[in-house]
Amino acid sequence: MTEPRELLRQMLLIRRFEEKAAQMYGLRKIGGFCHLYIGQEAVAVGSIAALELARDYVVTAYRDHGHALACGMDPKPLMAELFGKATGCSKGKGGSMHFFDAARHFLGGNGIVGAQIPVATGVALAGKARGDGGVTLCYFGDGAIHQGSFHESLNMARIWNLPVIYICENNQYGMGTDFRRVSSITEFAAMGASYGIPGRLVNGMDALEVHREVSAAVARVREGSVPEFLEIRTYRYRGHSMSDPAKYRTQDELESYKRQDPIVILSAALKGINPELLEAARVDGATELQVFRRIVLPLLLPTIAVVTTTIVIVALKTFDIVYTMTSGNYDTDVIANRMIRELFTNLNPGRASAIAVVLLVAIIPVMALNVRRFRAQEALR
Ligand SMILES: Cc1ncc(C[n+]2csc(CCOP(=O)(O)OP(=O)(O)O)c2C)c(N)n1
Ligand SMILES: [Mg+2]
Repeated sequence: MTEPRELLRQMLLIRRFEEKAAQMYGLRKIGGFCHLYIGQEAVAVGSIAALELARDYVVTAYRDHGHALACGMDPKPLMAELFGKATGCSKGKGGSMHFFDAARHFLGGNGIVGAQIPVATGVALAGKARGDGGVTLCYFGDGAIHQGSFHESLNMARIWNLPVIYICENNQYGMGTDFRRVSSITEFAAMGASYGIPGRLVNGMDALEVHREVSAAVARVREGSVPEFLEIRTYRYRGHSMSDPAKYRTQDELESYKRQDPIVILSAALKGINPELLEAARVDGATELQVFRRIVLPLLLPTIAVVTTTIVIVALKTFDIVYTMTSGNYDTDVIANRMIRELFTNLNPGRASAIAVVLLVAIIPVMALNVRRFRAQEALR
């Protein structure tokens, strides 16, 4: 099993890569279609980490940045590909939808919905002929599951018992269409049954669960050379492509998935932060003002209270001394000496340390809570 920290590293790499791609697209440095994978990272990372890419293969559709990076492709030729440069992984001719690296067993990247499913089935057939125990992972979206190519491929894969795992990345929308509107059943995992292929539903917002489930499926397929089918339920945060403002879904729905963000959840788990605290520390939109209000202010308030009280006490004391002194003979040196003496006699070491202990005991829980909140906050950012 791959270390959770490594899964987190890969998910962060994908997210940062795509954020940069979106920025460059906005600056018109990137042309053509560009479909972002942000929100779905746990699917590619958790599942590809279950493979041995020396003998296993990956085939996917056009939303392929995450899969390519999870297969270990260098981000530089990928970004060059987006820019249409000759140094790109497909010599700048394929763009975002056609990342490819035969040496790493990443066989694309395909712009035609469902077309990669028969391709992956053929790759699995070749694997079976080689007899090296290699497994092919075939990814496609919820929009591809009603294509004839899916059904024909599953049928053939079962007849020939090919070592392939079909993974439906159900991000719940095919362009602007909710999958529930166009599917007679909503549990896709059942769809393999008519071809004698077992299916399971997996939570695609949880990289560890994806990794566990796909690792188990890979082991079964290697062992028995019988195809499997997984529906991995996930969500894309951005529109279908860069030109889609995604008006067909509500902000509440989007926010509800962002609260299950696979990167936040895994990084919080690695830091030992419980999900409730994470929820409490969640700052919608994480503006600086909100971070200040929720984290800095609670720390500042007790400090301000202590300092103000001290100033008031000292002021009252001073007023008392000055009043007493000036009623007799007024001399600043005498007043200053007297003040210092008064302060020290009133604030003997025993009393001073008692006050310090009380202050510390009062502040420690506030500090501890804020440090935990701050760490949770960091995990959210
Ligand atoms: C055969 C075919 N029909 C239609 C299209 C246009 N098209 C591009 S993406 C897409 C939606 C596919 O949705 P889904 O399979 O759920 O993948 P997602 O974009 O959600 O990753 C459609 C209809 C296409 N590229 N190919
Ligand atoms: Mg989809």
